[in-house]
Amino acid sequence: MAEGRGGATQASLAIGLMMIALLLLNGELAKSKEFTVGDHLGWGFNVRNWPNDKTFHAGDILEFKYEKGYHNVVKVDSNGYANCKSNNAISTFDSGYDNITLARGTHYFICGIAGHCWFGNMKINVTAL
Ligand SMILES: *[C@@H]1O[C@H](CO)[C@@H](O)[C@H](O)[C@H]1NC(C)=O
Ligand SMILES: *[C@@H]1O[C@H](CO)[C@@H](O)[C@H](O)[C@H]1NC(C)=O
Ligand SMILES: [Cu+2]
Repeated sequence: MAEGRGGATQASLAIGLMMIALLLLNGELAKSKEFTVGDHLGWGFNVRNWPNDKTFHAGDILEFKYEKGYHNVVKVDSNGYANCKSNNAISTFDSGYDNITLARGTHYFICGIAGHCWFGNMKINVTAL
């Protein structure tokens, strides 16, 4: 009787370890990715089409790198994006090296410095799957 129970415990332990191993493996495969917005040019003018050839997933991180004080990053809604208006900002970042983790859905970012979004195409939209 005692032996049988021990066997059952060992079996469930082995199954538990296997499940943990699978979870770790899966976590590795689903590891979040970091994207430097604008690649080597960073967050700057004419960045608008940078997202076009990329696929983003929830949990990925956008890194906005730029000269602090010269640009900023304003998360806006689709209307703010279309009209380059930051008065309804969802959040504003200005460290010069801002890391934003993406939730599932479409996100809109513009530069809030006068003219940069409208005349400089300093705006992106990113859809995370
Ligand atoms: C997102 O950006 C792309 C590239 O500039 C553009 O073609 C597309 O219309 C934009 N989407 C929205 C919802 O504004
Ligand atoms: C963003 O991440 C980098 C490292 O990847 C770090 O140096 C920087 O301080 C972070 N930015 C903020 C505002 O925490
Ligand atoms: Cu700017």
